[in-house]
Amino acid sequence: MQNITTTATWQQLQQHAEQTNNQQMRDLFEQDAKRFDKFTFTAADLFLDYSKNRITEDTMQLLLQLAEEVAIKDKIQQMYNGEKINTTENRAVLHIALRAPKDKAIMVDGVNVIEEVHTALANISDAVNKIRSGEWKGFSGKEITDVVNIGIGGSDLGPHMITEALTPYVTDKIDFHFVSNVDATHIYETLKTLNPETTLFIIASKTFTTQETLANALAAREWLEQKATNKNAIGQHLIAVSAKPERAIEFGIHAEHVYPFWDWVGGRYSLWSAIGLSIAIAIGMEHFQELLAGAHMMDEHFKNAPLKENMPIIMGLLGIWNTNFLNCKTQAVLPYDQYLELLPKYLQQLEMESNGKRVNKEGEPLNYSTCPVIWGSPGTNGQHAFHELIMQGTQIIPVDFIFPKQTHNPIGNQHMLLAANCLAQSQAMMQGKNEQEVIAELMEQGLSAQEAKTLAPHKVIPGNNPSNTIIIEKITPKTLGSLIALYEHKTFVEGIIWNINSFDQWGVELGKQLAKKLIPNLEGEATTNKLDASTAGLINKLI
Ligand code: G6Q
Repeated sequence: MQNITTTATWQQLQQHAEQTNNQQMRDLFEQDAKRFDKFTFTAADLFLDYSKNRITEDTMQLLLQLAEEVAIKDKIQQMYNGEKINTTENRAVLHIALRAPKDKAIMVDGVNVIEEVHTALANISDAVNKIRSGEWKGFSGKEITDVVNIGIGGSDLGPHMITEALTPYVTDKIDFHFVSNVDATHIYETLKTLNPETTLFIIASKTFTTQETLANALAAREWLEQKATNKNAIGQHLIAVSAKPERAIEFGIHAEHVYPFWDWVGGRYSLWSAIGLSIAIAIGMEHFQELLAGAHMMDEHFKNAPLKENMPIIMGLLGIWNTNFLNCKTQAVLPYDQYLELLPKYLQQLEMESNGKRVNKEGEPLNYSTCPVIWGSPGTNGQHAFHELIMQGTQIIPVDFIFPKQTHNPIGNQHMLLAANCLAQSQAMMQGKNEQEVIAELMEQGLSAQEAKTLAPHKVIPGNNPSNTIIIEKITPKTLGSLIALYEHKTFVEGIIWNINSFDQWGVELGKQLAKKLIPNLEGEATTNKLDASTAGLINKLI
């Protein structure tokens, strides 16, 4: 593909960015009473306000032209057709198949994967119902009261985030725990509160070779072996989810407790597959189906909506604008909802692992930026911490505000206070406060003109900081499904424009390889002679 920076559209965008560099959003709002109407729309029950971006209609037109230039609709279709768009791993990318209805067909290597998906869902459903109803018993005949998901990265972040986010839908008969870190503290602190008679472990690993997960799985199995009065029955406490079911069976999980999924599901896109088993146990199969239905609604929108009303495309294009034309290096995600506490962490993996790439699909080094650093935490907490840097720091930090119109927990007027804070933050980041306003305010408070002038620079807020606001009616399985699918597809759009493979993760693989290599050194069984002096020195300090 032609280097995107050499296209006429990219160059026009560059020129346009220079020309509009000094444009203030507060002026744009004053000049155009219809700005809000122009830059807002609804898709799959999510409302997006992107009017507080440093854009005009011309900017959007050029960005949409860029999407046409990379034939975005054809690229979406290639994914939907099951083409092997993850070229470095020779795999199709079909998380959309995981939430497609039964009557659809997507063929991969001659197999209709939708059929397989629905068979797998029926199997999961069976386990979910047995565990939730108490029919699934532990070694002493007692019902399951605790489920521990052992997995890391894509096999942890999605299930953990969704289970937290949907707390109001989670059964109160079972407690859920997520163990990921190879640091034994994680499993130790989890196990110490649990009763082996009533604890079920889900070993979630696509490859079933991940060191952290296998180490924690072994620790869990040993704990069961030590505590179980009926050793023959500990199989009832172990379930595996993997794209390599044979490895899970080899590990010792009963074949009927192994729930498979497929190579064409990327780890960070896998919560919709059997990797979501802990979610399904937590919220029940009906709600899990609603989560899938919400994501499917966004999938359909992404595939069918025209570019200018296509939410993932618009958000992806704004991401490109901010990263490549306004030179933003980070992107904050600020959900004003306590249940979405883990969302920024989840999106960090989704976007940074997908689009944190330095070569294009052809393997050539890129001469433009790709994924910004994604970070954030729920409002209002961040307001009393890092928002200062967004307001008064030296960088432009685009923000996504996410706000549910209805709360699950109406206590006093707190939800209104939350809304006031969310809107005030996006307003302040857009409008800022200029020197004149600051001086007037200070003089009103009784400061002399000279005192006000001296203090003013410290109190000036430049504003003009871009943000999106997404309003969700209420956090439900369905709306949450749509929200996550929105971000998945936004990530896809950016990856297409950057011409990178958003679906491999060779840096992660390197980490997995390297840690293994040092084990003999740390066990004192290999010499450190061939290692660099720092690594060798540190190993010698530790052994
Ligand atoms: C996700 C990544 C990575 C992966 C973990 C766990 O896209 O590849 O985060 O999910 O390394 O891998 P396993 O599921 O194979 O244990």
